[in-house]
Amino acid sequence: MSRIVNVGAAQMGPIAVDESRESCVARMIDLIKQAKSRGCQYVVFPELALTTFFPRYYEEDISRMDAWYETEMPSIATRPLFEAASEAKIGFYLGYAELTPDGHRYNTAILVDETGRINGKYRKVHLPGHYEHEAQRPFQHLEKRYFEPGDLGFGVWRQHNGIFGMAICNDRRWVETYRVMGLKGVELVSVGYNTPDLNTSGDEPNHLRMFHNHLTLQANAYMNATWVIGVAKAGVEDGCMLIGGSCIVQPSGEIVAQAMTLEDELVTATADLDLTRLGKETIFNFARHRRVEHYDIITSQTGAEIPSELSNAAE
Ligand code: ING
Repeated sequence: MSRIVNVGAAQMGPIAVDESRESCVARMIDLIKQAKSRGCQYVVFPELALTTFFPRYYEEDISRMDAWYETEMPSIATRPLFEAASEAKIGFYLGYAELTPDGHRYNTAILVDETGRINGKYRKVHLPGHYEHEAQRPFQHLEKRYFEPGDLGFGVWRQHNGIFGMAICNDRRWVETYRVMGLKGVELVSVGYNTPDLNTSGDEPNHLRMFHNHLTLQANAYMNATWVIGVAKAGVEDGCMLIGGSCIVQPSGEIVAQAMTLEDELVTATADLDLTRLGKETIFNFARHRRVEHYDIITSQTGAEIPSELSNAAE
């Protein structure tokens, strides 16, 4: 038995500060056309795929950043993408900044089915970076300033004859992200990301950026017996290098296809959703093997605390 979905990771190169949404949509429509010619049924675009990564800029008055957000989806600028995808009978994941009618700001992704209908919405839960301007950093990472933590949890939706889930960028570094979806039977997780090449929080050897990118996608695919598709916005945006490395990871944890450039590039693979069954029915058969009676502090405690009996012990 096999449930095949032909999937595409639609990596995008840099989006210039002054690049229009129309230009981004045109680039994405070209990737959809490439996906159609290669038989794809589902395509994943990056996080914040309609604009440059604007959280690198500080603005005292947050309302002056409104132009970076979408107030409707689809909009006049994005409707051509929905139309091109539904014409090609391709479903897709799209990351964008959401400004709700009542003034809430989220780093959002939607799951659109092959008819162009919005099937699911996710709002980024794990926001990295900082809220205030931090002058010591060569560039800012102000996601905690411009977005609220997501309020929708980690959902899953039926699409392409499988169970699909979503996450966004920093979420991929947190095991809880995938395990919640894993406990809902997820078979394919889509994750767009914008990951600066330079860690402005501390001295980190540069090669670790890509290592941690793939480690987090691969390990969590394996531990939850799910496909994971990670898609970068890559290249140099306004002097800030964003890593590439978009990839398609199978439930074994192996990367089956990977981007070669830092530009718009479609990476494709034939994903058999039934490859999730070996893990789900044996080594990661959650019902058979998990011992939840020992896990309670995972949800009841936020930060790490040394157990009191240890902290009094002689150093
Ligand atoms: N970007 C980065 C990411 O999690 C980051 C931020 C990089 C945090 C490296 C910690 C370490 O990939 C986004 N947009 O979350």
